[in-house]
Amino acid sequence: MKIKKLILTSAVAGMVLVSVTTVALAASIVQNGSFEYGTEPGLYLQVDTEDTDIVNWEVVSGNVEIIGTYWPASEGSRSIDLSGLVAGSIRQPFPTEAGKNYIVKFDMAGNPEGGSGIKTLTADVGGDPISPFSFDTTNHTKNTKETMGWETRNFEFTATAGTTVLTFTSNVDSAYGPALDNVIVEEIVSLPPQTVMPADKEECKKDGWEEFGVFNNQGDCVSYVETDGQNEPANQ
Ligand SMILES: [Ca+2]
Ligand SMILES: [Ca+2]
Repeated sequence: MKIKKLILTSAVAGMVLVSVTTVALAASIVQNGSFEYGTEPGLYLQVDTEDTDIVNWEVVSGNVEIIGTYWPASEGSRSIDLSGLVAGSIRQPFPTEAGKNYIVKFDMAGNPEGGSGIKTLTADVGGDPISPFSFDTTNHTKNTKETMGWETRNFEFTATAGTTVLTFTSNVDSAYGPALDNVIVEEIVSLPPQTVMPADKEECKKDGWEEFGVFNNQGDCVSYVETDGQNEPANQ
Protein backbone atom coordinates (compact mmCIF):
# COMPACT_ATOMS: atom_id res chain seq x y z
CA MET A 1 0.00 0.00 0.00
CA LYS A 2 1.33 3.38 -0.91
CA ILE A 3 1.17 5.65 2.08
CA LYS A 4 0.89 9.30 1.38
CA LYS A 5 2.77 11.78 3.42
CA LEU A 6 0.47 14.12 5.21
CA ILE A 7 1.14 17.47 6.74
CA LEU A 8 0.82 17.23 10.48
CA THR A 9 -0.40 19.94 12.71
CA SER A 10 1.70 20.59 15.75
CA ALA A 11 -1.01 19.15 17.95
CA VAL A 12 -0.66 15.71 16.47
CA ALA A 13 2.95 15.74 15.32
CA GLY A 14 4.82 12.64 16.29
CA MET A 15 1.74 10.59 16.89
CA VAL A 16 0.48 7.78 14.76
CA LEU A 17 -3.03 8.52 13.76
CA VAL A 18 -5.06 5.79 12.23
CA SER A 19 -8.56 6.92 11.64
CA VAL A 20 -11.60 5.49 9.99
CA THR A 21 -13.56 8.28 8.45
CA THR A 22 -17.13 8.06 7.36
CA VAL A 23 -18.49 10.19 4.60
CA ALA A 24 -21.82 10.37 2.92
CA LEU A 25 -21.84 10.04 -0.83
CA ALA A 26 -23.03 13.17 -2.55
CA ALA A 27 -25.86 11.83 -4.63
CA SER A 28 -29.19 11.53 -2.89
CA ILE A 29 -30.90 8.21 -3.39
CA VAL A 30 -34.46 9.47 -2.98
CA GLN A 31 -35.98 11.31 -5.91
CA ASN A 32 -37.77 14.65 -5.77
CA GLY A 33 -36.78 15.06 -2.14
CA SER A 34 -37.35 18.79 -2.43
CA PHE A 35 -40.88 18.28 -3.78
CA GLU A 36 -40.21 20.59 -6.71
CA TYR A 37 -41.68 18.20 -9.30
CA GLY A 38 -45.37 17.52 -9.73
CA THR A 39 -48.56 19.50 -10.13
CA GLU A 40 -48.04 23.24 -9.82
CA PRO A 41 -49.55 24.03 -6.42
CA GLY A 42 -50.08 27.79 -6.76
CA LEU A 43 -50.63 28.96 -3.19
CA TYR A 44 -50.96 25.35 -2.04
CA LEU A 45 -52.54 22.12 -3.25
CA GLN A 46 -54.19 19.41 -1.18
CA VAL A 47 -53.07 15.90 -2.11
CA ASP A 48 -55.10 12.87 -1.02
CA THR A 49 -54.33 9.15 -1.14
CA GLU A 50 -54.19 7.87 -4.71
CA ASP A 51 -53.47 11.37 -6.03
CA THR A 52 -50.26 11.53 -8.06
CA ASP A 53 -49.49 15.23 -7.78
CA ILE A 54 -46.13 14.75 -6.03
CA VAL A 55 -43.69 13.00 -8.37
CA ASN A 56 -42.04 9.94 -6.76
CA TRP A 57 -44.06 10.25 -3.54
CA GLU A 58 -47.25 8.47 -2.57
CA VAL A 59 -49.75 9.77 -0.04
CA VAL A 60 -50.57 6.72 2.07
CA SER A 61 -52.94 8.11 4.67
CA GLY A 62 -54.91 11.26 5.39
CA ASN A 63 -53.83 14.10 3.17
CA VAL A 64 -50.99 16.56 2.80
CA GLU A 65 -50.47 19.80 0.92
CA ILE A 66 -47.84 20.84 -1.56
CA ILE A 67 -47.04 24.34 -0.37
CA GLY A 68 -46.24 26.77 -3.17
CA THR A 69 -46.29 30.48 -2.48
CA TYR A 70 -48.17 30.13 0.81
CA TRP A 71 -44.88 30.03 2.69
CA PRO A 72 -41.21 30.02 1.64
CA ALA A 73 -39.67 26.62 1.11
CA SER A 74 -36.40 25.62 2.69
CA GLU A 75 -35.04 24.61 -0.70
CA GLY A 76 -36.44 25.59 -4.09
CA SER A 77 -40.00 26.90 -4.19
CA ARG A 78 -42.13 24.07 -2.83
CA SER A 79 -42.42 22.17 0.44
CA ILE A 80 -44.96 19.97 2.19
CA ASP A 81 -47.48 20.48 4.98
CA LEU A 82 -47.74 16.93 6.30
CA SER A 83 -51.18 17.75 7.64
CA GLY A 84 -53.43 18.73 4.74
CA LEU A 85 -56.79 19.00 6.41
CA VAL A 86 -55.95 16.06 8.68
CA ALA A 87 -52.74 14.22 9.58
CA GLY A 88 -51.14 12.84 6.44
CA SER A 89 -48.39 10.44 5.49
CA ILE A 90 -46.15 10.20 2.44
CA ARG A 91 -43.70 7.54 1.35
CA GLN A 92 -41.15 6.66 -1.31
CA PRO A 93 -39.35 3.36 -1.94
CA PHE A 94 -35.69 3.62 -2.93
CA PRO A 95 -32.89 1.17 -3.70
CA THR A 96 -30.61 0.10 -0.86
CA GLU A 97 -28.20 -2.71 -0.15
CA ALA A 98 -28.70 -4.90 2.89
CA GLY A 99 -26.07 -4.24 5.54
CA LYS A 100 -25.08 -0.83 4.24
CA ASN A 101 -25.56 2.30 6.30
CA TYR A 102 -27.50 5.34 5.20
CA ILE A 103 -28.26 8.79 6.50
CA VAL A 104 -31.62 10.50 6.01
CA LYS A 105 -31.57 14.28 6.17
CA PHE A 106 -34.54 16.59 5.90
CA ASP A 107 -35.53 20.14 6.67
CA MET A 108 -38.36 20.66 9.09
CA ALA A 109 -40.50 23.57 10.19
CA GLY A 110 -44.16 23.85 11.06
CA ASN A 111 -47.32 25.43 9.75
CA PRO A 112 -47.29 28.70 11.69
CA GLU A 113 -51.01 29.33 11.14
CA GLY A 114 -53.86 28.13 13.34
CA GLY A 115 -52.17 28.86 16.63
CA SER A 116 -48.60 28.15 17.54
CA GLY A 117 -47.38 24.98 19.09
CA ILE A 118 -45.14 21.97 18.74
CA LYS A 119 -45.50 20.05 15.50
CA THR A 120 -44.23 16.49 15.37
CA LEU A 121 -43.68 13.92 12.67
CA THR A 122 -42.58 10.32 12.61
CA ALA A 123 -40.06 8.90 10.15
CA ASP A 124 -40.04 5.23 9.25
CA VAL A 125 -37.66 3.13 7.16
CA GLY A 126 -39.36 -0.20 7.63
CA GLY A 127 -38.16 -0.95 11.13
CA ASP A 128 -39.12 0.74 14.32
CA PRO A 129 -40.51 4.20 13.62
CA ILE A 130 -38.10 6.97 14.46
CA SER A 131 -40.09 9.48 16.41
CA PRO A 132 -40.92 12.03 17.02
CA PHE A 133 -39.13 14.85 15.32
CA SER A 134 -40.54 18.09 16.60
CA PHE A 135 -40.58 21.76 15.72
CA ASP A 136 -42.00 24.54 17.85
CA THR A 137 -43.76 27.14 15.71
CA THR A 138 -43.93 29.64 18.56
CA ASN A 139 -42.75 33.04 17.30
CA HIS A 140 -42.45 31.75 13.74
CA THR A 141 -44.34 33.20 10.79
CA LYS A 142 -44.66 32.37 7.11
CA ASN A 143 -43.45 35.80 6.03
CA THR A 144 -39.93 34.77 5.02
CA LYS A 145 -37.74 31.71 4.82
CA GLU A 146 -35.94 32.96 7.92
CA THR A 147 -39.10 33.45 9.95
CA MET A 148 -40.27 29.97 8.96
CA GLY A 149 -37.19 28.83 10.85
CA TRP A 150 -36.38 25.73 8.79
CA GLU A 151 -34.04 23.36 10.62
CA THR A 152 -32.22 20.27 9.37
CA ARG A 153 -32.88 16.95 11.06
CA ASN A 154 -31.23 13.61 10.38
CA PHE A 155 -31.07 9.98 11.40
CA GLU A 156 -29.10 6.94 10.27
CA PHE A 157 -30.17 3.41 9.56
CA THR A 158 -28.80 0.12 8.29
CA ALA A 159 -30.65 -1.31 5.32
CA THR A 160 -32.03 -4.84 5.60
CA ALA A 161 -33.22 -5.30 2.02
CA GLY A 162 -32.72 -4.22 -1.58
CA THR A 163 -35.52 -1.71 -1.28
CA THR A 164 -36.27 0.54 1.66
CA VAL A 165 -39.45 2.54 2.03
CA LEU A 166 -39.08 5.92 3.67
CA THR A 167 -42.27 7.23 5.24
CA PHE A 168 -42.99 10.56 6.91
CA THR A 169 -46.15 10.74 8.99
CA SER A 170 -47.67 13.78 10.63
CA ASN A 171 -48.58 13.41 14.28
CA VAL A 172 -50.75 16.53 14.11
CA ASP A 173 -54.35 15.75 13.29
CA SER A 174 -55.38 19.21 12.19
CA ALA A 175 -54.87 21.41 9.15
CA TYR A 176 -51.67 22.86 10.61
CA GLY A 177 -48.97 20.25 10.55
CA PRO A 178 -45.22 19.79 10.46
CA ALA A 179 -43.57 21.22 7.34
CA LEU A 180 -41.13 19.11 5.36
CA ASP A 181 -38.61 19.86 2.59
CA ASN A 182 -35.24 18.89 1.17
CA VAL A 183 -35.28 15.16 1.93
CA ILE A 184 -31.91 13.60 1.16
CA VAL A 185 -30.78 10.00 1.62
CA GLU A 186 -27.10 9.18 1.24
CA GLU A 187 -25.06 6.06 1.68
CA ILE A 188 -22.48 6.27 4.46
CA VAL A 189 -19.15 4.94 3.29
CA SER A 190 -16.30 4.02 5.60
CA LEU A 191 -12.95 5.04 4.18
CA PRO A 192 -10.00 2.68 4.71
CA PRO A 193 -7.69 3.49 7.62
CA GLN A 194 -5.24 6.25 6.82
CA THR A 195 -1.80 6.27 8.34
CA VAL A 196 -0.24 9.61 9.17
CA MET A 197 3.46 9.78 8.34
CA PRO A 198 6.22 11.94 9.78
CA ALA A 199 6.54 15.38 8.23
CA ASP A 200 9.73 16.34 10.05
CA LYS A 201 12.71 14.20 10.95
CA GLU A 202 12.45 15.42 14.53
CA GLU A 203 9.46 13.12 14.75
CA CYS A 204 11.77 10.18 14.04
CA LYS A 205 14.05 10.88 17.01
CA LYS A 206 13.78 9.64 20.60
CA ASP A 207 12.25 6.39 19.34
CA GLY A 208 9.60 8.41 17.53
CA TRP A 209 10.16 6.26 14.44
CA GLU A 210 8.68 3.29 16.30
CA GLU A 211 5.36 5.04 16.69
CA PHE A 212 4.73 5.01 12.97
CA GLY A 213 4.95 1.23 12.83
CA VAL A 214 6.44 1.10 9.33
CA PHE A 215 10.12 1.90 9.87
CA ASN A 216 12.93 -0.50 10.80
CA ASN A 217 14.92 2.16 12.61
CA GLN A 218 15.42 5.88 13.02
CA GLY A 219 17.52 6.02 9.86
CA ASP A 220 14.68 4.66 7.76
CA CYS A 221 12.40 7.26 9.20
CA VAL A 222 14.79 10.15 8.58
CA SER A 223 15.43 8.87 5.07
CA TYR A 224 11.72 8.87 4.39
CA VAL A 225 11.39 12.48 5.52
CA GLU A 226 14.52 13.74 3.75
CA THR A 227 13.52 12.20 0.42
CA ASP A 228 10.01 13.54 0.75
CA GLY A 229 8.66 10.03 0.94
CA GLN A 230 10.52 8.61 -2.04
CA ASN A 231 12.50 6.23 0.16
CA GLU A 232 9.52 4.28 1.28
CA PRO A 233 9.30 2.63 4.70
CA ALA A 234 10.56 -0.93 4.75
CA ASN A 235 7.55 -2.45 6.43
CA GLN A 236 4.59 -0.89 4.73
CA1 LIG B 1 -38.43 22.30 -1.96
CA1 LIG C 1 -52.57 22.07 6.04
